[in-house]
Amino acid sequence: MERQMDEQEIIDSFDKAIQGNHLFACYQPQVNHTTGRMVGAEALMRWKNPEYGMQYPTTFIPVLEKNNLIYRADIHLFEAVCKFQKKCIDAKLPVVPISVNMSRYDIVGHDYVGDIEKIRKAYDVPVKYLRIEITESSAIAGIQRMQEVIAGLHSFGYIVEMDDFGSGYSSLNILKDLDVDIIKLDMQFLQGEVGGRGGIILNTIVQMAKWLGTPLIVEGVETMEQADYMKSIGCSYIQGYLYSKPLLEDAFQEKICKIEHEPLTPALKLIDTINAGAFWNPESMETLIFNNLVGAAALFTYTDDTLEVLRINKKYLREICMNHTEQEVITADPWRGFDETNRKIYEDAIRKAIASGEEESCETWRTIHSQCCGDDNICIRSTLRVIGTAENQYLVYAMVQNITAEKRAYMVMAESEQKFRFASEQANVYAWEYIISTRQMRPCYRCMRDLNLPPVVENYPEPAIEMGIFPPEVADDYREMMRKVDSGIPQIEAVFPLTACRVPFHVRYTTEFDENGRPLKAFGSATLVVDPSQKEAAGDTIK
Ligand code: G
Ligand code: G
Ligand code: MN
Repeated sequence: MERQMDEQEIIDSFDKAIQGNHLFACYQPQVNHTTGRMVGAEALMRWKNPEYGMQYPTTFIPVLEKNNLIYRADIHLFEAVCKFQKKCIDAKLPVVPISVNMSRYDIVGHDYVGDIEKIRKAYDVPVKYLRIEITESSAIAGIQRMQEVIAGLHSFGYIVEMDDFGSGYSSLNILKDLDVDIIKLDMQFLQGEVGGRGGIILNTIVQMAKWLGTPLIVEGVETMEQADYMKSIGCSYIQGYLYSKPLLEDAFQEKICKIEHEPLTPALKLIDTINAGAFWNPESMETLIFNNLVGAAALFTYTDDTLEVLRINKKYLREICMNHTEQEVITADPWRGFDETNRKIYEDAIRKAIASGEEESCETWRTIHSQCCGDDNICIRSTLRVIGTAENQYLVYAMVQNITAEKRAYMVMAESEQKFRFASEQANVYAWEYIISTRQMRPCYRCMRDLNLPPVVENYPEPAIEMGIFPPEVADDYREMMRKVDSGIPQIEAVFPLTACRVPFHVRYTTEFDENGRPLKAFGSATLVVDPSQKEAAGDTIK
């Protein structure tokens, strides 16, 4: 007569279940999906009632918890695990660390740490073969009590795992207060289309665990796709039906003899200037600093040419003029808006920052899109710095500055300057002003540069003749031309071979008069003669 027992039947048969080993452990392997090796196992409580058959923990565990029986059950299971490990050690079989679940009620009114330690010693099992799983829900005992228990477990050398991470609402907060060694998260809690909410949470947790340097095990992995996805986001430690259902002791023992094992290793080291744990907590000082003091900034990981945005602050959104949320930016394709050239510039800067370990800057143009305003091109100066590394993965901190306005102004300037230069170079024009009453000449900047003239030339044209700009053989012709300008000729022009090279130029004057008709200034110019027929006429005609 197989059926689930009701509450009273559970309570009534509990003592017998302990004595008769109707309560026992099944073992579910934990595997490194990259290597296929076993890294550990979890002991899961099972109850096989002689009369009613298999009972499921989701039914009987809440009953045991409610009736203050869970402590004895958990201690019983811990002892069963020690017995099993001892048996394997004595038989010289391979041994892998086994995780044991701790109920949130085990730390209220019990000396859990003291009691399990007595059992472990009695069975003489090295502490490295035992791990304790606690859940966020243990916080009902108070964070302080949890910290005390974790510290107690650590003092004896137990590895502590945070079970069902991400199921509670305050996961991020709890992590900063609790010094756990391994994080376990359940794929079943995080279901959803890849790239959807579940994907985002998974991804964030995996990244976070990495930057904390905490190994992470995903449970409830049923398909190869899920396992591959987890591996792709950097988490290879997997527990679930894909590799194995929870196994009876004998089957598990067979499995550990057949399959190779390896130790769990922490993922990375974080550059220790920022408190990574607090960084993820939205209420932490680090977040406060991130949002308020550092200016517009983003944090992303870069792995084998893939870029993944982890966090951006409020100023970042404002700086980039985006009417998006942090979450929207994080989930969007980070290269959206970059063309090939700008993407290359950005990636080159990242690689430089990785190679140098120093700050590297780059300027890139991107197109941003908004529903209401359409597309806009912006130029961003990014200052990049690697702040953490894990194998081939880099954590990069980017400060951003929107320099679009600056850039546009510069471009307009550069463009007009360029046009001017282009035009004057094309025309080979030199220009100057001649003030008739004082005989001062004020050259244009090209004259100053090319002919080495001062800003004001007194007693013109004598210095120009002395300097050889007007060579001796044309000196008198030019003096004659200037006399005509002085006397008020409205326009005059002639071709002169200029400088020692005797390069033919058209020299022209146009005179400006005051209201009484007296000559004030003459605007002089010299234009390169490009037509060879005019070259022959050089120096001899004054029209
Ligand atoms: O395999 P599964 O159906 O075994 O487990 C259901 C739930 O029961 C899980 O949340 C798991 O954490 C919990 N659980 C499994 N074994 C134990 C145990 O030995 N002690 C406690 N307290 N909970 C357990
Ligand atoms: O202690 P914890 O809540 O982590 O227990 C793990 C639970 O997940 C147990 O109930 C176990 O039987 C169950 N489980 C293990 N592997 C899988 C799996 O691949 N899929 C699903 N849906 N459940 C699993
Ligand atoms: Mn568990």
